[in-house]
Amino acid sequence: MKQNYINGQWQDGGSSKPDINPSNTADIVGHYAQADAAQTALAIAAARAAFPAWATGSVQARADALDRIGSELMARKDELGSLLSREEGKTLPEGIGEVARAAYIFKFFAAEVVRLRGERLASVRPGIEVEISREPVGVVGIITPWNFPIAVPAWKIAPALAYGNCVVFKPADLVPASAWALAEIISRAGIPAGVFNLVMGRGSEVGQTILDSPQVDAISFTGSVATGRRVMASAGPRFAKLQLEMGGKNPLVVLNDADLAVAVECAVQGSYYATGQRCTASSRLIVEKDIYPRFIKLLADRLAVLKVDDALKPGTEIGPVVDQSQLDQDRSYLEIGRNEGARLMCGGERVKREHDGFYLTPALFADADNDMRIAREEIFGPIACAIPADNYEHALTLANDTEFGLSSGICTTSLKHASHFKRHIQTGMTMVNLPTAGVDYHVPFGGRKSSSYGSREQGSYAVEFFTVVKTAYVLP
Ligand code: UN1
Repeated sequence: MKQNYINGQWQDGGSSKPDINPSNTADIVGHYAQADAAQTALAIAAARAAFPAWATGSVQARADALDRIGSELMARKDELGSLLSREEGKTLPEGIGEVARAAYIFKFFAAEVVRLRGERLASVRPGIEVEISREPVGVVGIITPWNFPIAVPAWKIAPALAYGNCVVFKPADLVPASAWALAEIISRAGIPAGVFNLVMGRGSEVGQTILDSPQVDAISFTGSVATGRRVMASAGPRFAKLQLEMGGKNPLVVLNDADLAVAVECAVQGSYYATGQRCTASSRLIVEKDIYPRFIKLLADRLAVLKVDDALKPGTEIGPVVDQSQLDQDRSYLEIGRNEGARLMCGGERVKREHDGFYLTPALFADADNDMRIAREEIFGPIACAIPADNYEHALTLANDTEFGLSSGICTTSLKHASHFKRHIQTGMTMVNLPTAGVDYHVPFGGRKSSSYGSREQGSYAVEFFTVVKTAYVLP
């Protein structure tokens, strides 16, 4: 059994849980300890105790540790990518790519920490100097989702440690293997005991203890809107600093003047790669009416030949859905879409492969209306809907008519429309002739409306969340 990592020691949990391969449910990836509330409290206390020394310690030591973590992740990307794909179900190239991305994130923050700077100004009062500096926040609770088992943890843990915070990390219950592998690498990176802690287990126990603890100063969370609200309801009233990354219902707008091949490829990748299980997935394809019939036909033809199979099998393009409950949710939305009157053009079939797994073929609903539930609620599966639009202005209105605001995209060869869309779309990220999902690691990530709360993740903007500003006045 793989253990939790608390105060520099590997410890059994109160119980353990099997990690199941969604491509082959007979394959158990491993057994992982489940922490209870008392153990979580120990991890929090350890982080608290380690904080003063880590916060004021050498930035070079932090940079070196992060750099070592990044190097090891990169050296082991094939092995860890395969582990990731085995437990989560994204394809092997996607799994390996995700580990490489985690490696680059650690390397990025290794360099970023030595660039941390403040400001010095003259006071408006004579003879006084004013300094603005950044200090670590304290103990940070990091709660991550199952769909990016190593990249999302990396992009929260790396900046947290870089800027001098201590970490209590609770990974998603479905994907402990990648989290454990990352924690094991961190445990050998030369970081003092207590600075980084791994507590695997249930949200209702481990997560809740982190949310409720007055010893946890900040919480960085990625997951559903419903869980995000629970995080806010628990930790908001005690004024914990919060960074919440939640759902999306991301529009991909396709205009009449789009390069059709580019647009279809953006939809295939953005809506269906990673089995559509990304908060950045393009789940609404908003298509101008002249090009609409050709676009949906070409897309459906392309989807029909995508290879849905075991995540680890060479040539697989779409892996399985992550587990039974997600599969049930996907299938219930297929039913909802049909009942709402959308036309299922292809996919949505539960298929069998060599081993028992949660295989679902990529589904495209045509002739959807933006008011349908399939166009308003996040499904988080290989299901997208196509919505016809009268013209560009109508497409933009539909694109913005949603409670979400994470990512968006437009396929067009018109500079005028691309520029207008970039300016007027109400999302945190927007793409021109590119898929809405699959982002760089060195620039800010985040959204608006119900998609995100708090300051941005990633890149140099991560400093906002993982530090607090101090203004000092000095009369020399
Ligand atoms: C991506 O599209 O490359 O949970 C990243 C998610 C996001 C990450 C998406 N936080 O899907």
